Amino acid sequence: MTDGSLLVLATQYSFAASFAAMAAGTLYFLMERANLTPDYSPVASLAAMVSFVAAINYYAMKDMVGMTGMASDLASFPTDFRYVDWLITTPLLLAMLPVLLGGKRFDTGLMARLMAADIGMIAIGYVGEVSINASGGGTMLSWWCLLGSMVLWFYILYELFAGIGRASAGADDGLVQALGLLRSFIVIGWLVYPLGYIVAALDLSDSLLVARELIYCVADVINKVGFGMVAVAAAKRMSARQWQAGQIA
Ligand code: RET
Repeated sequence: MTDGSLLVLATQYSFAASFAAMAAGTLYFLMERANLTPDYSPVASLAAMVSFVAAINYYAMKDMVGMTGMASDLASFPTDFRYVDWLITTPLLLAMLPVLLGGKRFDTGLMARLMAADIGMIAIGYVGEVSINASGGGTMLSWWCLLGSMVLWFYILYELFAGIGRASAGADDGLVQALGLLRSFIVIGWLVYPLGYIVAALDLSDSLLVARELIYCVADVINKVGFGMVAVAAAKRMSARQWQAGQIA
């Protein structure tokens, strides 16, 4: 890995840019709360919590990776920070879906199953990632963890298709559409993370490991701020309906 290369510099800078994006997202979600009814304002609160936690983590990470152009600074940055961030933020992201369903459609069991499976997915992945880092590549343990983590992710997707599908039958068209879009963040946007794990386990090249960090930064902003924006837009639509229906003064 060449020091001062564009890839190293862009990756280092992407941490600072992600911090700014997460901070801006937090501000946006907090301001949007004012445009939501009490039934739907928790969607914006959850989005703000997610981006605020990420902003704090990125603030710390950007200082660890520096802006020096030195590849060694990136190599010494602890991936543990990402896992702590995911452990806190991914259950909150998933919680937005049942909350968006709102009112009588809200299903506590569905929310609990989604959050439990998600925490398990990240925790098992962490055990595997630690083992990869300790040995500089994939280990037997890390491949088993990949499998366990993937099974939980598929379970989450199953719940999202079956559970949300069931609960949203007959709901507002725009809401159903938004839920479908949010689900595709979790299918496509989240795919980046197991792929990044596999890149580390295969230990193909140092450049790929640096690129992995850059891609994680971009994916995190899309999956947190982008996801939150779609969720808040749907919450605004549902709030407008409630106001129109005169359910809220
Ligand atoms: C791990 C381990 C390998 C298998 C799988 C994983 C999934 C990680 C995911 C992370 C999502 C992070 C998000 C961050 C948002 O900013 C733990 C890498 C399946 C899905 C959405």
